[in-house]
Amino acid sequence: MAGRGPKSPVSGARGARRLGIVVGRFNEAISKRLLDGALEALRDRGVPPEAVEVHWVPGAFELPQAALLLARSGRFRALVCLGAVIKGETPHFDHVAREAAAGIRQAAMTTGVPISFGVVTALNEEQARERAGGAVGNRGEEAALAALEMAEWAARHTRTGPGRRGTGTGAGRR
Ligand code: INI
Repeated sequence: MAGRGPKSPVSGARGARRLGIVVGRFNEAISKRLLDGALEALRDRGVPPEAVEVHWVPGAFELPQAALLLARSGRFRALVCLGAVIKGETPHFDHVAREAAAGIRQAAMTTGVPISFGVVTALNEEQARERAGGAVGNRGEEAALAALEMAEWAARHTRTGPGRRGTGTGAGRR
């Protein structure tokens, strides 16, 4: 990973609930590289593969809804959203990128479940590849570590942990 702040202190071994990864299939080659980076980072931190659930959705625009539904299920201690939005000839790019970011944040704030943002936004495919395991690191890896760190932070600093129903910051369905 490129130098972007101190290494994450998390170990990943604790917690019975799962980590969920939601991946946008659009620009699939890039998304797969982000997913590989995320899975490898979690494995390196001691999260066993059976504790990780991967969900594919059509594109980055669908990430927020899938994340919200999974967060509300109460089965996840954190979620990671991955996707690749590459600028084309139309303003579609801007809409998709903006809605993905805002929607993911809203899903996290509404449910109390940490949801990290591992969506590459790039002007072209080369730039996207650089951020998906190339010269500029792997946004999937970074997002996985951010989700893990926030899950552990939330478990330490709230009574109930993220996404539990009833009390604390993580009231399940809203
Ligand atoms: N989805 C992406 O994940 N990346 C893109 O670059 C992209 N562009 O540019 O069109 C994209 N569009 C599809 C979008 O995410 C939805 O799947 C589609 O609009 C159906 O709702």
